[in-house]
Amino acid sequence: MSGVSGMLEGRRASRGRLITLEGIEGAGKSTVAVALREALESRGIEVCLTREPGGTPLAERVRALVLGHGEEPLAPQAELLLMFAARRIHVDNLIRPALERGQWVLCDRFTDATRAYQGGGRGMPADFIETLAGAVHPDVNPDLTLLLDLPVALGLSRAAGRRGVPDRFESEDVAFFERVRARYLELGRAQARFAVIDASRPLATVTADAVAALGRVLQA
Ligand code: Z5A
Repeated sequence: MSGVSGMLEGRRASRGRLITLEGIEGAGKSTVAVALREALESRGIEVCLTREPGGTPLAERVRALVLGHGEEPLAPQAELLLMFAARRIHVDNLIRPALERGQWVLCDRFTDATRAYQGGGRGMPADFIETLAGAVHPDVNPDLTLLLDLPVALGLSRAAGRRGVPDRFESEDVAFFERVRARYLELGRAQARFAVIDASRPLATVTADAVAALGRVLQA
C-alpha cells in the first residue's frame, strides 16, 4: 500500500460511525440508545450519545423554541427550517467532530424524523426536505438507522405514562402519528441502511434485536 493510500485507509478506518434511532413517540428510542451505548462500550468503542432536535447548548435552545407552544403560531415551513437550523449546529459542533475523533455517535432522531414528521405528518414536500438535507449535512449521513416500529396507540399510551405538559408534537392527534409512522415505514422499506424492529415486544427482546443489528456496522 502506498504512503498516501495507506494514510487514507487509516483515516477511513479511524472515522466513527453515525447510528440513528427513529420511531414515533414512546417507541423506546431513548431506552434502547442507552443499551446500545453499553454494548458498544463493552467492545472498547467510544460513544457519543446525543439527540435531536438539540444535542448542543445552542441547538437545545432551538429545541425549546420548536417544541414549546410559545405565544405565536409556527407555520410548518418555519418548523422545518428550525429543525434544519438545529441540525446544522449539532452536526458542526458535536456530530462531525466526534466522528472525526473516531467516536461512534448514537443519535436519538436525525433527518428521517424530519422526513416522517414534517414530510409525512405536516405534508411538507419531500423534494424540499431532500434539498435542505443535501445543503445542511452533505457529508454526514447515518451508517445505520434503527427504526423502532409499533402501533400508534401503544406508543402514545407508553408516552402518556411519563408525560408532563404535552409539547407541540405530543398535542397532535392519532391521524398525525399514523401518517408519521407510515412515512417511517416507507423509508425503512426503501433504504438498506434501515433495520426495522418490532418495538411492541418486551423491552429485553427489542434491545436484543437492536444490539444484533449493530453487527452490520461492526463488521463493515
Ligand atoms: N421532531 C420532528 O418533528 N422533526 C425532527 O426533525 C426531529 C424531531 C429531530 C421531540 O422528540 C419531538 O421532535 C418529537 C418529534 C419531533 N415529537 N414527538 N412525538 P423526542 O425524541 O425528544 O420525543 P419523543 O419521541 O416524544 O421521545 P419519547 O416519547 O421519550 O420516545 P422514546 O424515546 O422512543 O421512548 P422511551 O422514553 O425510551 O420510552 C417511553 C416509555 O416506554 C418509558 O417509560 C419506557 O420505559 C417504556 N418502554 C420503552 N420500550 C418499551 C417496551 N419495549 N416495552 C414496554 N415499555 C417500554
